[in-house]
Amino acid sequence: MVDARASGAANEATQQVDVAVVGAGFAGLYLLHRLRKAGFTTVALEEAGDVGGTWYWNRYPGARCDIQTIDYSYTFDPELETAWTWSEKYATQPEILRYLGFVADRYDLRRDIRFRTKVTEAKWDEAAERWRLTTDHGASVSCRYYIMATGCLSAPKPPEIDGVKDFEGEVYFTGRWPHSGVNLAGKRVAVIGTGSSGIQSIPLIAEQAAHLTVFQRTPNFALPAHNGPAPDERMSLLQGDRAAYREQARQSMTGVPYPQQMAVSWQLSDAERRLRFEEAWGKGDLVYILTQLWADQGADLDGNNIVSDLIREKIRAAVKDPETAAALTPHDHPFGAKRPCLDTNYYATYNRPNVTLVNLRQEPIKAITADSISTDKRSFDVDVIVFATGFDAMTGAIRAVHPITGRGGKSLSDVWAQGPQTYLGLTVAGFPNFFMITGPGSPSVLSNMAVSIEQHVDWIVDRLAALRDAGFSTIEATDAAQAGWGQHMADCSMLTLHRLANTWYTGANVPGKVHALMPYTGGVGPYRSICDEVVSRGMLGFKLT
Ligand code: FAD
Ligand code: N01
Repeated sequence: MVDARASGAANEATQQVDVAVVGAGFAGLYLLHRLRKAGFTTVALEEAGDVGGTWYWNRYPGARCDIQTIDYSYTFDPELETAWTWSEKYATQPEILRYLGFVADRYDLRRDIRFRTKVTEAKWDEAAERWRLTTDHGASVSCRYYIMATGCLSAPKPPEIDGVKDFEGEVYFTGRWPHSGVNLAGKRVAVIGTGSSGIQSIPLIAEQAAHLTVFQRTPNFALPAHNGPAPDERMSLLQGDRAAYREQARQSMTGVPYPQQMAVSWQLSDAERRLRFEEAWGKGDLVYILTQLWADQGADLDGNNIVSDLIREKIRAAVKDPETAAALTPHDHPFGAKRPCLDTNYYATYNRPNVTLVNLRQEPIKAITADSISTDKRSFDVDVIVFATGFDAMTGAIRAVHPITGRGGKSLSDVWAQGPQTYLGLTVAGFPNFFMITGPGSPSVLSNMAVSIEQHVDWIVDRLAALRDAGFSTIEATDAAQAGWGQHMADCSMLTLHRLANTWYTGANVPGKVHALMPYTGGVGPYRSICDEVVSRGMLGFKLT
């Protein structure tokens, strides 16, 4: 409903809804569906031209998921599950985008989505007990509840290199790849960045380009995907008892249904460890290798060094030139503390005659000019630069809505000046009726995000419905609960090795960003239990009015 009177300005309409959702990716789509079913009026505001989120924007060559697609799917509707069949173990970006389009069509979601509409500001109106959202296009929105489903990896990070604007060739960002595709045939291409986006795209770019120069700052651990059909063993587990398989994922540490590994590294002989490792390497499964080798690999440096060394051996074996192999070998972080990558022919790509690796640790980029990239030792003439330089993760898209003003005129930027503070990663004290999906402080990016998204959406929508039915109009985290969650986050982070790496998990990739480990490291299943306990104990840590 658009109500011109409510805005107070004759020529400016305001859309009135119970719940406004920002974003129409995996999270926003499921939110719309659940909110409608719960009887709320709702609208989703989406900057993109269609649904898909991550899978709308990241169209670079080689883009695919790295959690097996049978696990990286919605599970809320058994009929949806059987109505869609994935063609590969790790589906490509176009296939995942088609899936999300299929979901949008199946539940008729697009009619409540305003595309090409960016939310620019959000303000809590204390008297009306409503949020007012300002947009860059069309009516502003007045809503009782404001939910940011804006994504953890949706705000590309600027490259922070002198002279970027002087470059006169073609420039592409992996996270904003042109929909029309890019023809790199016969061109001299530079890729800057060797995170997952770089590692997925580099082998395919090398096949097209006349010459590819890769500018690497920090080498990353990458494992072969061995893509193909979904493995029979996983398919039979899923098809044998779908409900049990999905429930095991929900209760697991990572959102993928693998059991908790009990054996620790020192209980196993060298031969046993190697056998386990080779078997895991052959599976092509990031979550398997991160969780199923031995129980101490993510928590103890000794256990971690063993697997890190075994992977380093694989890198040296794959890359013919020893100097290039050494440059590609990670040495500054434990395996898994920085997001490892899943690759197809990544290391072998450096054996091609048309590929050069530039080790920025030895020769940093000095400047980009009209037609070249120069380090302090050499200059490289290039026609195209691909920035695979990543995202202002976890908080970037939230803080880009500026200001978000809560109770007493407090701005979220000020509250988060020393790093994000949340209760359960879901909400922030002083910001009533405001929620984030997979926000900082929740398992989010340390999990299969499809599972984490469904858990957040279900929890929020169930709570909103229960509050409405009980006659409450506001819900807000208490300061004490938020401080307690911060302490629990810090305690959990001391038990894993994530704190030992400078990564986008900690904000270290963005100059000036406060360093703090943002995702919750306590695990998906334990986190779900905590959220459920909050409810069973009468909305512990929340103030309701
Ligand atoms: P997104 O998909 O990021 O959607 C958020 C949407 O919000 C975007 O469309 C954006 O345009 C919109 N938005 C943001 N701010 C505003 C605003 N102010 N106004 C209007 N609209 C706004 N996770 C996994 O678990 N497994 C994987 O294999 C995996 N692979 C990935 C591969 C890539 C290349 C990337 C970048 C991420 C991957 N992820 C993966 C993480 C992925 O982001 C999540 O799995 C999931 O897609 C997030 O869904 P979302 O709806 O929360 O956010
Ligand atoms: O981004 P990244 P990404 N000069 O931040 C380098 C998910 N994802 O888009 O490490 C030179 O990981 C930077 O160097 P350093 C997944 O969760 C999944 O690749 O900061 N280099 C790094 O090498 C992933 O983790 C898939 O030293 C600069 C790279 O750019 C997350 O998204 C695919 C630089 C950025 O790597 C982000 O991945 C894609 C500079 N100024 C993404 N600035 C799957 O496979 C940055 N770098 C499913």
